[in-house]
Amino acid sequence: MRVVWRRLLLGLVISVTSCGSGTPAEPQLSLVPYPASVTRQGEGFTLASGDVVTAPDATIGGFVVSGVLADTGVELALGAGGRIKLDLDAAQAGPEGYELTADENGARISAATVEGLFRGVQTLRQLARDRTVPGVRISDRPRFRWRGAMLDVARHFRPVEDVKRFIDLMAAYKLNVLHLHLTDDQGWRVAIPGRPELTEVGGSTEVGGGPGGFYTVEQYMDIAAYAGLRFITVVPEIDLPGHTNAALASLPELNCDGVAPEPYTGIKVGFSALCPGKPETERFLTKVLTEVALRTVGPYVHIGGDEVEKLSDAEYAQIVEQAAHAVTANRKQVVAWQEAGKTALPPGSLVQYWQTNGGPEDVERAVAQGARVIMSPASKVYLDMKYDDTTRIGQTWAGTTEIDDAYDWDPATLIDGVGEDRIEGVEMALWTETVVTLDDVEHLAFPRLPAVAEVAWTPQGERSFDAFAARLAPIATVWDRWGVDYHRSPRITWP
Ligand code: TNX
Repeated sequence: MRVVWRRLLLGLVISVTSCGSGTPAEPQLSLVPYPASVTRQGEGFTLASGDVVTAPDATIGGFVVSGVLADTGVELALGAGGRIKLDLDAAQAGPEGYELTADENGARISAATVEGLFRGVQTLRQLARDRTVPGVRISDRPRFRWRGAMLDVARHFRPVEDVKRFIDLMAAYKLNVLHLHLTDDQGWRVAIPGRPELTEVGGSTEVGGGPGGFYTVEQYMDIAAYAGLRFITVVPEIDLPGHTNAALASLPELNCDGVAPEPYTGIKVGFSALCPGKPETERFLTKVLTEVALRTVGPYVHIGGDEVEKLSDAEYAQIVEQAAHAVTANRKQVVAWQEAGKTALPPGSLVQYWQTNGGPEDVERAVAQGARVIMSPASKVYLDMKYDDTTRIGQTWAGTTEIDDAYDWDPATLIDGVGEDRIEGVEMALWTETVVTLDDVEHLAFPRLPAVAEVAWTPQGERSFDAFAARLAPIATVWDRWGVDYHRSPRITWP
């Protein structure tokens, strides 16, 4: 008798739990960043070699073919009347929005712009990862328009091919800004016509004393073109007035005493600065920022402004304001690290919050002047922080940062009074004091890069770490295919 009662009771409990939320929730499709809206419906289809892609032009169609090939080994073809269709439709939402539907007959992506199609192609690649595309209707657009990654090529130089690989990895997760940290104490990495010393001397070493390197003007523009085809804007950073030992070592006249310091290959920060008030200083930064602006496709030039210990506030402001003027005189918008909030910022400027050293107050000052904010809190999105004490490279000054730390935060609640409407977006930063090889880059970027990409793309209400972790795990199979060296975070149950 008692056993029967227990069974009855158990049956009741089970039926209540399974009724509670209607039908049990289906697991989310394994997509990162997760789209704004996903509806499963009907049957899907299975990709086969020779399937045809029909697109408004061969470049965007080619991204479907090359992406699917890289992810699955399946060889699609471009042509008319294909069962994978990309089309432009002015009715779709926003410059990066797209709609993707898949059923038993194939898949279709519609967007108002080719850029929107490109974002949708990344979703299609993920849906097709194991060749079976489920029946689905996706309507998507990004939360933030700036979804960036910074790569420090100054502390350790990276050749063009490595930067292109990094761009491909960014594009797969719908990132759209590559911030290149081109100059620092340890290296000057971009040729400036008329100032060959900067790259001859300043480009000749790196942290640890390695050979360094630099991009010629043509190589810099080649990187920008490669990024541009993938709808990624390159933002060049010339870091001023601090982080300038490589420039000071190259051009003696930039030093207050006219004597060039030795090249620097250590990892201290804050010790160098351009000479305030010297006419050579303004001439130098105007020349450099003009040459860089002239060769930059995107609307922004980053002037640095971080971590200066050698100047008074007035000296600092004088140089930063000269630099900002040189940028706007070339019809570009200024981006600068948070400290620049202490100076007068031209209209249209962006400040980049990195958290420490009085960050919130500086950002509030910038916002009060009308600037918008890029969120790069070090304790969450500095990819050079170690995952845990056992990580073979990286730093720990902002703590250790596992994938859930990188994921679990809301840009709109980070700084009081700096809400969604003041935020341009989110940018992760990979500083390279300890990063020597491309494998090192990938090991620190994966899996945190896709995590931060989702912070920047997906509506806050659609995000939870557990759901993200479940969606991310199967995606690692393509990282194996691509040869990406990723950290096997214990917070994820890998396949
Ligand atoms: C701080 S954050 C820096 C960089 C270092 C980095 C190392 C910021 C604007 N500056 O110069 O490379 O920490 O984590």
